[in-house]
Amino acid sequence: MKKYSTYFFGQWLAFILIGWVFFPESVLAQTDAEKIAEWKSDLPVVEAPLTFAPEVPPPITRKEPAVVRVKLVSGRKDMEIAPGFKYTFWTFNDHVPGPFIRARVGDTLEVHHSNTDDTGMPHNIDFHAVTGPGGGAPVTTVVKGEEKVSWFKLLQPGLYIYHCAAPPVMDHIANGMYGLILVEPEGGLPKVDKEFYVLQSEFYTEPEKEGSDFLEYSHAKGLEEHPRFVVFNGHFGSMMGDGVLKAKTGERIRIFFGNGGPNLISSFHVIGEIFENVYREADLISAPAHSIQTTLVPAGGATVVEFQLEVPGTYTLVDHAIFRIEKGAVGYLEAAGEPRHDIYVSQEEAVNCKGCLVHP
Ligand SMILES: [Cu+2]
Repeated sequence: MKKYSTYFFGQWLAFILIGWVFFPESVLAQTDAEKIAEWKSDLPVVEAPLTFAPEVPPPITRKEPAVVRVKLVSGRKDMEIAPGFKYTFWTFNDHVPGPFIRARVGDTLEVHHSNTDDTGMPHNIDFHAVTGPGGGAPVTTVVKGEEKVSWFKLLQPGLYIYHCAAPPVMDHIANGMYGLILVEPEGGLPKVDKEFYVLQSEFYTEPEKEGSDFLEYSHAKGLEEHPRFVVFNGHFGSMMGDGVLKAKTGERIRIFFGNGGPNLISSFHVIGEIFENVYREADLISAPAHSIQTTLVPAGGATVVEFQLEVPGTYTLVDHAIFRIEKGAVGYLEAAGEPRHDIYVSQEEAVNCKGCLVHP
């Protein structure tokens, strides 16, 4: 009996070895190829046009689902965090926030994730738009030099945060690894004239060292929830000077607003405007709420707001937890156009407070 079982085991082993020697790729890759074929089926493959804040990719005109190919590269980059101070950001595609991804419900996201981080640190992506363990994190983890490809079907429309979730997750988020992915509903979103990408987040640093313009990350300050900076689009002043958002009166504006956190809830408000439509918590299925002054955006959440610009001038985006404007949670939208004395008029000249962050 023993003799026979040894014989059969030997025969089975020889069979496997011959298969391995003569057909190594087909034997190994067949399962993956089958899995991928299931996803791709007859769907067209489109390259996602990625944009960086405050730019948003154009609306999707496709009426049928597609495989949307997205290339994300994790890494590190030294950039200015505030005037006079640099910081080593952890990035997606060399930016904080990472690129804006635009897809449609029913699409399959084809994610190519690679890593250029010289420290050898692994990174991955948790897409809040993805249904399944870790939002994709366990199948997208790579170290420098690796690339992984995954396919995720987008089942629910909405505006979603994505972020790195490699351990310790709070350090990866606190250092800048997040962005937004929009999953349009089947009929798309109502037409507007201008769309902007704005993402709020906080940075936690050690006190500056004398003679150095570099700020170091502080995990301890993160634990205490005491940020040095609370900013829009990755650094203090991103929407000031050359970065001011530009529009014209009469235009309808949509802001895709995300909150990367990692800790704070945002009280998002635009000074001088009332949101005509708020897709609360970025719910793009229900009818939007109307006439909202300030809307809450949780850490790891998003919202979509729409309004029309009637009166020319400067509008100030803030987190209305107002001390935070001194930490950077402030930016400007300039509306060009003819005065509207039927809406906004005074016997006095407008007096703006030179140097103040709220009414520049
Ligand atoms: Cu990471």
